[in-house]
Amino acid sequence: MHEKDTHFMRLALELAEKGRGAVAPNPMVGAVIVKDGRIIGSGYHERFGEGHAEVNAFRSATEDVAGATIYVTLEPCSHYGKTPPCSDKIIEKKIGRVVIAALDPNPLVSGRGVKKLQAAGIEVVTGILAEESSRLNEVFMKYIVKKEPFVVMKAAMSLDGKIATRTGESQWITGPAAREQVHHLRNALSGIMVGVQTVITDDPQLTSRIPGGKNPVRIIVDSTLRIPMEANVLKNQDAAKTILATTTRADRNKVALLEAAGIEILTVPAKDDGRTDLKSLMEVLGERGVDSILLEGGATLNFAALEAGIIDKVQVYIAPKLIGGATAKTPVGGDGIEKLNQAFRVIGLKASTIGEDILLEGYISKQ
Ligand code: AOF
Ligand code: ZN
Repeated sequence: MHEKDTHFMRLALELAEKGRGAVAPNPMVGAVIVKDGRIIGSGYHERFGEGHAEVNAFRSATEDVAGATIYVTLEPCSHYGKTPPCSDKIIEKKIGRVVIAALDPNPLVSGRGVKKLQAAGIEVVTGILAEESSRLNEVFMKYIVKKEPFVVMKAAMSLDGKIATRTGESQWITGPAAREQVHHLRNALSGIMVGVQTVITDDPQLTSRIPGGKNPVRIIVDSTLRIPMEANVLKNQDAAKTILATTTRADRNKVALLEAAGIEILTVPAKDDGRTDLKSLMEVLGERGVDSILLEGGATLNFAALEAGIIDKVQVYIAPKLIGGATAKTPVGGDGIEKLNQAFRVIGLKASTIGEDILLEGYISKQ
């Protein structure tokens, strides 16, 4: 039974994946209905605010679903949201068995969906490909509980760990395939964040150059508002909004000037060293609905973010090049740690090949 369950759940996960970029801040969910070993219906959560996976699967059913098994990648909901509870629908349709990958951590659901189904006498199996489902919805899983964005620190470096040459040239270290993947990532996440020094040095646009794609909100951490008025990130506000995160140390005239140019200024608390308190910034951004952030440097902000404990995931692209130079920058700067036992641990490390480059990715251990 277990092998078959894994097989159908894998199909449900593939369906769930199709909702990527269209359902946030909701989770990606897929459902497959099976009767006598045959798939008689399937569906996924296609768009935010619209039908849940289970409902779409029922709608597609080619025959009576009574007595069938439904495979769902997330615990069926038990609350009245934008749609009525899926667990009620499952009971009403007389489904015989429900196989679930991950439980829904949403405080409105969290176990109640399973309880409702069991109370109706339906056999419920949980935990089939749970890890895969949780990873697929890593953003949702954090945001629905903490109301703070899931932060991915991304870096592109040479084989000897440099993100630029000693003269600061950094375009491009990685190849076209890796760079395209980053644009897809920007398209999928709701925010992109850099420190002001990166804006001053590289003058990036921080947009997603995917045809038909959407741009994440651009967040610039700039404690004293040093940003040049002619910076690229201040242009094209209609296509991509920019938020400047600053502190009370910012010059009032510059604030007025930027606001007049249509830029949003967020004044957040400062730490003892006068720098922006990143944890507070995450709380404010979370309240505004930013569920995920791609942190693209620079080195100083990356270390500050690690220290503040706001980073969840790390993605490092490594290009088969050697750059050298004692002063050439590395992905994480700041003061760094003193002792090896203070190192930020990365767990679940995975390696893959993207064109000529290698991608190493894993999660920051919160222990
Ligand atoms: C499911 N199946 O396909 C999804 C679920 O605002 P609503 O009504 O769309 O509800 C959103 C919540 O429902 C979301 O936070 C999560 O807990 C759950 N998502 N549940 O049974 C689905 N997308
Ligand atoms: Zn539902």
